[in-house]
Amino acid sequence: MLKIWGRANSVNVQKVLWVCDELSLPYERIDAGLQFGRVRDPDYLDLNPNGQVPTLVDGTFVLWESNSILRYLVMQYGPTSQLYPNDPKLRASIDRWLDWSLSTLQPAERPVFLSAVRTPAAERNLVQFEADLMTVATRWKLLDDHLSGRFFLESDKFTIADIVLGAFAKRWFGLAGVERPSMPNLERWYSRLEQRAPFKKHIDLPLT
Ligand SMILES: N[C@@H](CCC(=O)N[C@@H](CS)C(=O)NCC(=O)O)C(=O)O
Repeated sequence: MLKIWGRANSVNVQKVLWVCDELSLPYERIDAGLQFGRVRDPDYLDLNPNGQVPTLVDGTFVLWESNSILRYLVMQYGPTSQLYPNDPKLRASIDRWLDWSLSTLQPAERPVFLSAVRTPAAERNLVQFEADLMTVATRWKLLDDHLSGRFFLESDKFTIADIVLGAFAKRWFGLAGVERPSMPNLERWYSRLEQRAPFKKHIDLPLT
């Protein structure tokens, strides 16, 4: 059985769990990271020298980097799945969103998430928070524009691009007490994702 190391409230672990459920893959998840520790233990560092989660163990095969894990799982266990189609242009377009999520979206949304969710209100730098919020809003606006006239991110079929950005979108729409500019295309797309059972199970949890 697949083993997935990582706490269930990590966005990068959540993406992996979502894909497993879309592919009906059984797995064992082992808590690690933050309050669960383990990630600095030598045996864990042997698996993942970054000391981060998630890490996938599939028999003797070990893989870290969440987006690489998603691609591997579909290629290995769901090769005909629409989640990551073979067509090179479509695949490259999906990969573009996976890269964008790590290179452009996450660096912008992380400070907002950390401040709003993991920093006591009295210790928040509100000026910085508002500036960070505006930056991340411009990132989501790019997606809102892209989604105009589209049902899902690529090919109008649900793919791993929707999984990756959908997991991050929860950290946008789930923020309490913040004013978000209206983004109707993004909101419609997000409400489609909310209807999926794996989203309800793994993503639609309180932000912690
Ligand atoms: N690029 C990596 C990032 C991994 C990452 O940042 N993981 C975070 C959780 S989302 C982590 O391990 N944080 C430390 C911890 O949980 O102890 C990936 O996508 O897998």
